[in-house]
Amino acid sequence: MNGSSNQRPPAIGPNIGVVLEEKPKTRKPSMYRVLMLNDDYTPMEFVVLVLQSIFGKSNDEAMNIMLHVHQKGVGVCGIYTFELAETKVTQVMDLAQENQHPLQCTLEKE
Ligand code: TYC
Repeated sequence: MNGSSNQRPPAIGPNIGVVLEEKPKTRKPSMYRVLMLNDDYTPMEFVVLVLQSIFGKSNDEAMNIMLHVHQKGVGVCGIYTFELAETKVTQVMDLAQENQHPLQCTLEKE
């Protein structure tokens, strides 16, 4: 009764308990560009202030983005997940409205 046949692992079917390939449990979120649009009335200093206070840009970065928008008509302020991008757009639009500037900001899927 002490034969080696008792010690063998249980006979199981092929691949039972074997992970072949696992689907990743997390997915990369879609990213969204926040775009700023040019207009003829919003002061340049106000746009620079918005880029610094809402998008965390340095004075140099903010100036470059503002001038790009001024010259090309549109420019990217930053790239974020949907919720954060939407929040930034709302913050820009609220600040512009409070200061009676027609500055427009929107988002676009990357
Ligand atoms: N074109 C504006 C001016 O000449 C400046 C400006 C820059 C406005 C960027 C909006 O998103 C903008 N005062």
